[in-house]
Amino acid sequence: MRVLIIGGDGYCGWASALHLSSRGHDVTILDNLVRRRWDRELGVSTLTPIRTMPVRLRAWKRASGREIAFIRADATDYAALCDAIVTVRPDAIVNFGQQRSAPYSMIDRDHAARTLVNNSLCNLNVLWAMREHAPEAHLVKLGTMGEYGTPNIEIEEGFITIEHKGRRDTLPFPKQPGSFYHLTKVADSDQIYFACRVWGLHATDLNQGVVYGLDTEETQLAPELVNRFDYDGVFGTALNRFCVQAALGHPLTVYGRGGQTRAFLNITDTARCVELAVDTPAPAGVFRVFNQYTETFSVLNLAHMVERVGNAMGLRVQIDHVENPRVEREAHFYSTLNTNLLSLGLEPVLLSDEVIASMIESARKHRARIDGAQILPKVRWKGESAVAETREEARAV
Ligand code: NAD
Ligand code: USQ
Repeated sequence: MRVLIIGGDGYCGWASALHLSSRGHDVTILDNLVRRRWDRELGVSTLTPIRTMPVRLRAWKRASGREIAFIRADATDYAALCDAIVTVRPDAIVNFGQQRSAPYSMIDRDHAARTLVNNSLCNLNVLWAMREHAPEAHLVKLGTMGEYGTPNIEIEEGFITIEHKGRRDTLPFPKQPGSFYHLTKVADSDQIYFACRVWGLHATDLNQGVVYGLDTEETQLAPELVNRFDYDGVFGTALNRFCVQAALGHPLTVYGRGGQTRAFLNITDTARCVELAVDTPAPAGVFRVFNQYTETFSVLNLAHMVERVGNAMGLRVQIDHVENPRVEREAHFYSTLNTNLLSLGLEPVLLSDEVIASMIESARKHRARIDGAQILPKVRWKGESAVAETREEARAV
């Protein structure tokens, strides 16, 4: 299939682009590289020395014999997006291209607004461009498990059948997102569901959990193919951060009590789930929702796993319960389903001591690139965030 990957320079997008290409799909990446700019704005950097897009693509051709095309464009620019879709004539459009950090969206009003505009406009543009130029293409959109929040009932996959005052219906599962970023994903889902109902588009919303890991089979083929690995307090996610902290000798930053339970998956499974979704398009007019994760863990549990593995590697890992910068439940019921992807054949790569050890090893390898000043969280959900200097710089960008 011809697959257009929006956001293919990012963490999930790069791994997925290489994987789909290796499986014989004809891949084009569309990205405006804005994420690299946001890193510079915040003064943070990926643990790994990611290469420029031309270097990445040349290395991929050498390693695999396959070509990936690249269009540098902003998906919020409707004309540019339409041009790309007319040129590529995609069978599937995979949309990773958004501002994806919850803390970034909570820095201040400007960053919340930037997140809202970027994410909502990008999603809206994709829907209109598909209606106009690719109505038979299949949209695979990255959503998030965080759309659901932490309800006191089991989380279904997108929809729930309820009875109310003697009547019964199947309706979108209630959403209780925990940041302005997560709120944009809820709005995206509503827009996509609407476009499926009204225009008969084909769409799959992948409500993905927190992704961890660095290497995939494809990124390991050459050093230039290395993926990004964020560990800072804004873009870094829980398990990736804990592995870098263990390698650095910094206490693991469990926010509050650490009973926050989330759904997780390995980056290898991200690419595999996207492939499964692309290979089995949703029928016309159906808004299909998959919960994309493989396991659930509390944050404290993860920290204990990293502590045990790190200590066995000769490190002296400690856990610190830092004051929670977010507003979230620190102890709660959490139960959810991921049957759709499993029934399509997903064979999960589960979190093992070996996986954690290899992540800590990667962090040790790139230890010289770790900026210890970026470990502690500076963005607070309530009260002033400690990123005033960042805000000044942001105004200048
Ligand atoms: P990332 O920041 O590494 O990559 C996002 C990419 O999108 C970047 O390369 C960026 O330049 C690009 N982009 C952003 N806005 C764009 C625009 N307007 N036009 C063109 N390109 C644009 O993020 P990621 O971790 O790869 O996440 C990808 C998607 O997966 C996001 O939608 C995110 O919400 C979702 N997701 C990520 C995780 C995770 O743990 N990383 C978990 C669940 C869901
Ligand atoms: N946490 C800690 N210590 C840390 C970092 C995080 O205890 O050092 C806690 C957070 O408070 C939160 C949980 O770990 O309770 C997850 O936080 P995270 O930063 O790993 O992930 P999150 O903010 O939820 O966002 C990430 C991605 C986002 C994606 C989401 C999936 O950045 O793009 O949508 O994971 S989900 O969580 O399912 O919504």
